[in-house]
Amino acid sequence: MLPDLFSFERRRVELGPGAAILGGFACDQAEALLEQIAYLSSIAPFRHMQTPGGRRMSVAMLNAGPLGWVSDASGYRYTTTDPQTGRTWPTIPPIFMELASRAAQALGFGQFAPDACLINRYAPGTRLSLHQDRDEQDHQAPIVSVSLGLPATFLWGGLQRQNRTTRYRLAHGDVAVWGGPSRLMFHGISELKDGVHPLTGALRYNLTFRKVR
Ligand code: MD3
Ligand code: FE
Repeated sequence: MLPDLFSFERRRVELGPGAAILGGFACDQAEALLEQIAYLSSIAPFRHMQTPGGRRMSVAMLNAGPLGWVSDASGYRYTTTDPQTGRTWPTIPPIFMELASRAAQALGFGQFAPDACLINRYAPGTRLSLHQDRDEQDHQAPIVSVSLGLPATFLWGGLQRQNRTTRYRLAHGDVAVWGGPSRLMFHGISELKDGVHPLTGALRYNLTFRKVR
């Protein structure tokens, strides 16, 4: 059998200008990425943040990098320290940085140096309602996301909350890049369905890499 050198190209789904899903782009590194997630969670544990309205988010989160995204009664923001431990967030592992930069390059973005990596953990029943990512100062840089474990249905909307949404499947190893006009689109994740993945059990992880400042 010849190696399939073009599988990434064939499995590339264009979502709009500057945005695409690269099917299976992270498959080869999945085990190493999961090992790093386990290590990071020993330093900054996964937690369910509170929405500004006082509701517990069903997604469990942890941060790595100079800046970490937090939500509580006083709103959403990026902090340099973990409010739960008072310590700086753990460093983004080099294999994370290397993957994020390769994915941004695949979409034609220049050097991508994210300063925030948010790790979302989904159990069956967990969802992320439609939102925009607009707490970052740099809207020029793309956002890179990496899906691991159980598959999810991704909701892709428009620039206004009420715009109709298109559904895409995000499966283990898929990497998506969101830049240009797509950077401020509304998006979300439908309630995660029950299932078992050989590497994560009944969980889905998503890494998002952002340039905040
Ligand atoms: C489109 N995470 O953390 S990843 C988030 O699977 C977030 O955990 C989801 O939305 C998850 O904010 C979706 C795909 C994604 C991430 C960021 C985006 C799509 C995006 C930013 C702008 C547009
Ligand atoms: Fe988002």
